[in-house]
Amino acid sequence: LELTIGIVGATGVVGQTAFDILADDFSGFKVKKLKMYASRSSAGKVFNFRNSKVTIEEINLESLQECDAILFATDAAISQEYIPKLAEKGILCIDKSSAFRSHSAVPLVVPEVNADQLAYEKIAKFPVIASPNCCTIPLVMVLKALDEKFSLIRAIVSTYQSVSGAGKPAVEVLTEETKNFFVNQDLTCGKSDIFPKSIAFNVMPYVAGLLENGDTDEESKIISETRKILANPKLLLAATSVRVPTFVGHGESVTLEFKNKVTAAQVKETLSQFSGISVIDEKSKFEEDDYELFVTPREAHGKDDVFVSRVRKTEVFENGIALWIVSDNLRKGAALNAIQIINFCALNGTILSLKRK
Ligand code: 11C
Repeated sequence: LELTIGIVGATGVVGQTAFDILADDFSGFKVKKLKMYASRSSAGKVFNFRNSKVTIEEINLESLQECDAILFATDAAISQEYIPKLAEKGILCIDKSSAFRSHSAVPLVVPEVNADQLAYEKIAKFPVIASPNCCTIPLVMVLKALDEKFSLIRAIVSTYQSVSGAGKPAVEVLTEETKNFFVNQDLTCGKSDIFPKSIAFNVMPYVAGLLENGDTDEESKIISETRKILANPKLLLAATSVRVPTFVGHGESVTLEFKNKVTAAQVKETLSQFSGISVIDEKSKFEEDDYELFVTPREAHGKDDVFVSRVRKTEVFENGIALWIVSDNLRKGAALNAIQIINFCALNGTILSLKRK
């Protein structure tokens, strides 16, 4: 099956990562044609895609209707405006924004965890799939693998989120604040257009808006999305989201309680058998010998796997395990997960059935 693929938000950090994946190393469905969309200010820019040139178009419904599947990697407002109109025409829309994640008719999918949600019958009426938050994706992969075997009771997670999660302007803020320190020795804590406090040489227990219950929007998304994907609406889960001055790669410190007896060795064994997870927790196989004990965001940058390190027993729960997760928030946390969803829908016949409808 050869597909015409659209990327909306093509000049943003997620859109560009999707472009790179499709241009460089993706070995799934064949791209017959790539169409790229962005705001008016970027329209007309030209990208080399394999042996052809793709010109960025301003987002417009008529052109979008020529696509077989579209990745929306932009604001929720754009998704809300365009997706219902395209879905009505039977075009598969994968939404990276949070616009549709909590809709009961819209599956929220990580293919390694709940690909059963991608069956044609489940999405025929409204062919929209939401791709989860970039911290939720690696977390649910780990929880799914371990819950099946050891029966999860509760999870406590603290995140260490890179600035690229907040988009290109946030990457620029960290760069500028860092430069400002080295040029002017300025370490006063000010705010920027993006962050409420300085992010260079700092950490901030605040990712996105604050809700009435005291959680941030990001924390609330991690909790509600994890419950939806694992189909466990009562799962006990606490999240604290922290922005840290790294560019790409989100880390998560996770403490888990299980019903069943469990050892660190069993957890490592179980996780290493799960598709898309790589356990690097001893001198084994990572690139440089000295770094084989654990993985950091800089090493995860540009890689597809979710990495798990520092797996150990904890005494705070009877059957307790603590571990560290890190993954590339722009790849598996965003663009790659969306492309994998399209690939799954190509392989299982969903896209073909939608086209025939
Ligand atoms: C961040 N995780 O790092 C956020 C960005 O729900 O997809 C992604 C927000 C989302 O800022």
